[in-house]
Amino acid sequence: MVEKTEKIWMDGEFIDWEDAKVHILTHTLHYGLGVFEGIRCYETPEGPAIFRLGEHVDRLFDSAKIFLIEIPFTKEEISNAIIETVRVNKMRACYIRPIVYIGYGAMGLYPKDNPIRVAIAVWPWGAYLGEEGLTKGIRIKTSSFIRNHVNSNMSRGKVCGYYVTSQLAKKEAISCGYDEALLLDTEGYVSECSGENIFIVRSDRIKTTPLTSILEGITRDSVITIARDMGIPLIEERFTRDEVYIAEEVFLTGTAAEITPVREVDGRVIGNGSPGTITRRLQETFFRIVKGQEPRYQHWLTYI
Ligand code: PPE
Repeated sequence: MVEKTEKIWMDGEFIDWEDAKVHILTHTLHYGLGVFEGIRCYETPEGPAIFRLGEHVDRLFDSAKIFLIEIPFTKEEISNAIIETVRVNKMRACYIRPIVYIGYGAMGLYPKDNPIRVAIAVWPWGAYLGEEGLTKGIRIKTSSFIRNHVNSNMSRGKVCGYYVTSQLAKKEAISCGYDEALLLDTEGYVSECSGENIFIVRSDRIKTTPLTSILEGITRDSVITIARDMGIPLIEERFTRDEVYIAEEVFLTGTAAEITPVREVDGRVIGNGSPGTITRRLQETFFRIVKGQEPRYQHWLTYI
């Protein structure tokens, strides 16, 4: 169960957690067109700080633009509402979920005048793939479901309905005893996991999938920046599942998953079966950054 907090911001007002409800004919509930974000706020010596707030709000508006949804608030209003939601709930560290959805009105696929509604909830969320996953690595399985074609699920948007495929893949992986699913794209190349981007390391060189058929992850971008700043060679290039099998290190990135090492893929042990050196260096630096301990990346933090 999600851990309750006090207030949820809905369309400009704070509502008690228990009362944050919608009508059953809410359009998004039936047809899946809504856009959302997942953001984390971390505890720092200077108080709570939201990680890359501006980039997340930009992506929310980009997702809405792609789907011709007009958000009835400005970026500044949404950013302030996110900050206020963390503040009123007195959160030190939390996950933040803004969602823009099509409200109650007409039914049918063309919701011409239905209201566009916005909500922001926060809750404490620990390690997404388990504390042990963060330290020891997880086991992933290539899914029998493929990531939707880029002209079905346009990959720059973070859209509710896209997660139907992710859920199928995740359920399949878990039912086979794995922790997470790796989806291939329509051409058979590695794309991303159900809710994370993927990186591999071979011969001290990092490789991640290009932005063709994946969500433009903000953690992915952070890792690319950190790796380049550390002088570790990194390329964005397509790769196949067998290249993942023979990689020395594999790790996943996402707001929820943070940087999670992978220790096994489809029954093949990665490296020596524990997180590799580069993965650990990136992970340690990432956690120092989000906790406000790396002056160079202070601009990624919005203090409450
Ligand atoms: N790919 C997908 C499909 C995805 O859902 C996410 C985030 C990412 C990549 C990484 O993006 P970013 O968070 O910007 O680094 N997945 C979110 C949903 C998790 C959930 O279960 O809900 C997240 O991590 O917040």
